[in-house]
Amino acid sequence: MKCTCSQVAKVLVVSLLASNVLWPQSPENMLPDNTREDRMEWWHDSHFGLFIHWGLYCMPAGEWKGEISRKNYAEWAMHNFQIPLVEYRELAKDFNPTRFNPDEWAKLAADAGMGYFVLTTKHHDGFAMFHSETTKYNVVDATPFRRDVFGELADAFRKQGLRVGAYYSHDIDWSYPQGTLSGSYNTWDFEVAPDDNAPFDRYMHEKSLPQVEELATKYGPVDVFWFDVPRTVDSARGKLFHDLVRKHQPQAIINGRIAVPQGVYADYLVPGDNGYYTSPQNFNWECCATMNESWGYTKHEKEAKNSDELIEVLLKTVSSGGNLLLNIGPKPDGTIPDEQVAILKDIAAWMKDNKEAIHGSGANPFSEFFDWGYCTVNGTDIYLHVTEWSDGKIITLPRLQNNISNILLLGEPGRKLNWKKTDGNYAITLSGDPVHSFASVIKVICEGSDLVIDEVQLVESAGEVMLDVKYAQSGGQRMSTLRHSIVDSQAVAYFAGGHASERLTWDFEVRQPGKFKVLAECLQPGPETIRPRTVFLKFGSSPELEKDLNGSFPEKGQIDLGTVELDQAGPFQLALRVVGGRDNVPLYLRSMRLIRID
Ligand code: FHN
Repeated sequence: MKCTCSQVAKVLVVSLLASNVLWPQSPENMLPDNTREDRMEWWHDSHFGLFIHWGLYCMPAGEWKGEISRKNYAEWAMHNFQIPLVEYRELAKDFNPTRFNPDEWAKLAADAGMGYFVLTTKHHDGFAMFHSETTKYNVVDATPFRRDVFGELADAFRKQGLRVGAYYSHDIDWSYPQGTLSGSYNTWDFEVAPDDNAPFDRYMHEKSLPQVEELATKYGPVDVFWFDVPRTVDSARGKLFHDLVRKHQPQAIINGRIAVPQGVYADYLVPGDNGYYTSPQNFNWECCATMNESWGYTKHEKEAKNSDELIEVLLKTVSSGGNLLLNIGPKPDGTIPDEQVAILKDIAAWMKDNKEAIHGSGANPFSEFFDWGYCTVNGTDIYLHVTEWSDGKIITLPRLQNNISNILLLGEPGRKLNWKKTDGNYAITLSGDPVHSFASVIKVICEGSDLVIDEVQLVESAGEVMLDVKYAQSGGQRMSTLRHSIVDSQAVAYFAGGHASERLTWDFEVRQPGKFKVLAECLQPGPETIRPRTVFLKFGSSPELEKDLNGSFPEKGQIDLGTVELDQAGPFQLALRVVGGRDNVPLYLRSMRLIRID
């Protein structure tokens, strides 16, 4: 039920309170550009890239003079430990990563099925990992290593047929007085005057614009410019960066963090770090994700993820129409940490069999989040990435009108799977062991020139509207915690105190006007209590309704959200947000039910 326009409905609130929160609508900030989709074709097809956070910060690696950082972004060492610039600059004299082998890195990325890389050519510490003429504070002029890391990586990745991307921190720079006005500036070396724009503009004109121009002119085609983090760079300043890139690299793709509001002058959006959508969006987007918590190398990692978790992030992202930019944080000797190499190799082993289900593929066409895994599509071939495999289990492909001509198992094309059509749905029987321990991919080859899949209709029946989370669209800005997930073989939406804009939406119809009881059905999380959080419900364009949750988890996991009166028959949209509850018992929502009471 994609893009169904919801009716403007007048909602009478009975027992819920109103609130007027406006959600950020960042895709609307994107400027029209009729060359965009052509420029982005390779990017959409590849779906997967390598992010590389490498700079002087890999040397402290989360620790300074015996003190371990409580904050886990090791690339923020200079800020977190307030290291004086003169001292931090000394690190350059010892930066000599003699084991750096760009060809090996490029091969690892190519084998893992990646289509591009993005290197931190300059992070917030101000140190350039390319041979800059703007300042000698760069990897060639200031280190014994004397090699142009970005240039060498660009050559090595191109040799493997991969594309080249430059991350550039155009806003924050701690080597400059008031590089950024955001509050993350260097206050330990410099006097700052937050209301004075002049020092930031000086930094921008003296350093960041000239360095971006160097990147755009000295390294051949740079396919992606990945700017970070726009706080001071408003749209007027963002235009300067955009125009500079476009002048020299008209084919380049620019990420959403070029300016605030996010989206302006960009080709695609980037939710917050490790943020992603779990349903297809109608705009270009990329998830940038860590293999642990820190981006830069740290000796004190707290949240290492495993290969299966990261393959799942890839599947969630690609099945929702996005790209995944997966990060590594190389070490001071020029090697990639063993556990990160191992993850890339695990992904490569999975990709060897399954890359056709990722590269060139489109988002899940079923408007439904499945409880057995993830779905991608290429023309009339449908790929089912089954994460919940068991011998004899039946998987349903709903509402598919095409005839199926064949079903194959990628990696074991000789193995046959049985299927049959019943009640307008296809049922495919899994048999034997999975091909891969995490996700095995079934290729469903359909007849016809186009896929025909009937829309989901969520219509009141027997006095009830059942809104299963599997039919909900996920949306919002940072997407830091709201996720569709599979828990106990059931589709749930996981709310854990993310950004206030994160929401689920359903389009549905009621048969006649009336009053409804609103219930949220959740998986029972155990004996813990739900600490305070607030649920916001919005029906159509009416004011938002608000309900505070306190106390223990209710019986059967059912939360009574009060009543709502919908004053006409026909289509509505329900949008649901849950605010609060960070570090709290997460809410695993299964469905929303509207039960007619009048
Ligand atoms: O502050 C940076 C952080 O160090 C890292 O580079 C990430 C990558 O997305 N960007 C900023 C935080 O969002």
